Amino acid sequence: MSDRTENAKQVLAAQTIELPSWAFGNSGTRFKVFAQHGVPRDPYEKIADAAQVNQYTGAAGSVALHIPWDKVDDYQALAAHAADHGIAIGTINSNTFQDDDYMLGSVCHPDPAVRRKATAHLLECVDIMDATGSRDLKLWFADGTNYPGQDSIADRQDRLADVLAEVYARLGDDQRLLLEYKLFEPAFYTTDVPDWGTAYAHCLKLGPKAQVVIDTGHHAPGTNIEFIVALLQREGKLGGFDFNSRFYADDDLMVGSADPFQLFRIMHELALRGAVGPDSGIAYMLDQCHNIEPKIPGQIRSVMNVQEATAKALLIDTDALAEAQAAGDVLGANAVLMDAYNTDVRPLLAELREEQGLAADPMAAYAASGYAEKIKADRQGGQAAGWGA
Ligand code: AOS
Ligand code: ZN
Ligand code: ZN
Repeated sequence: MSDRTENAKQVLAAQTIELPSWAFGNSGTRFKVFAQHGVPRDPYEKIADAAQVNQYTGAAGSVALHIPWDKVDDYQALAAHAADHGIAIGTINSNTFQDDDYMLGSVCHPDPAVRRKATAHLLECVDIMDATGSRDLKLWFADGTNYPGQDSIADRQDRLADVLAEVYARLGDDQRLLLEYKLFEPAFYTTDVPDWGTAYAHCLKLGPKAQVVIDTGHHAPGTNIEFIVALLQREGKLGGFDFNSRFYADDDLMVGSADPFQLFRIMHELALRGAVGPDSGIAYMLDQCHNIEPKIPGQIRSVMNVQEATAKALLIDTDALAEAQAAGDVLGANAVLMDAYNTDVRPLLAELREEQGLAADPMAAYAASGYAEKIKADRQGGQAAGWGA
């Protein structure tokens, strides 16, 4: 086995992808939420399902919570429950978009009382992080306006900056604030954090514990996401990913399903800089909803898609690539990249799993386990993930 393949296996063995608790609940669009049989009835069952994904992939050691969708009385007990299932509670995601009060925004709302309410929620999320031992607070704001003149664009930025500063000051030494941007939706005219530049400017002002999170589905069609990845990583401001796929907008389909080549290009920028592993300071997460496919297999497939893109990126002959680049050999450099992309890495990953004591085919192993049938029989009246319910 070549050194490159051996190194790829080592990096892949350590890779971990965080799962979103909301992927396991019922979800849909604003037109319809389709209920599936056997979905979790509470956060404890969501964690049990997330643990299944880890059991069959060995690469999903933590689950992100969403507050209040995963509200419980005792977060330490929830963290202990996760540990009993062999996983940890990861990122805490806030929600400042579901209350009637937030119709005109949350942290950017013109009314200080609404901003206070939103800030109190964000601070409560940090309390929860203290209890769960979470490192990251992920902030996504639905704030924006629908009509020109509706509110002052600049004043809204000031309000946002003030709230972020207050939350930042509350963070512990080892805690971080991850600011997520999104081009549009639910606001259609201005969005208060629409792009990486806005998120970066706020994070830069806040300090080193504030980092940008890239949700792959939150860009205009044709955006070169790997450029944003390379730039933020170079600036030390890439805090994490919300992985998913898009065909049209914020589709939240399985990562690597719409455009596996884009995922490979993203992972290449990270692999080049040794930033794929858990020590990279980059939180690799999925942010998906499985509206029409079964949820646990959907998450298993997604983790496998990330692994496959990563394996291909790690197999790039970086010496040959650097040589071709230095020589100005355009076709040669491109061929090096495409050789790796066109490699079938599934046998390599199957071999790695067997070495780790896992089944070579996680999808088949889960299907054969009987877990899906068991939860269908045991659980009645599963919970909505929170969307559109
Ligand atoms: C919303 O579009 C964002 O992608 C959020 O990251 C996320 O889906 C939501 O806040 C659930 O936590
Ligand atoms: Zn997201
Ligand atoms: Zn989104």
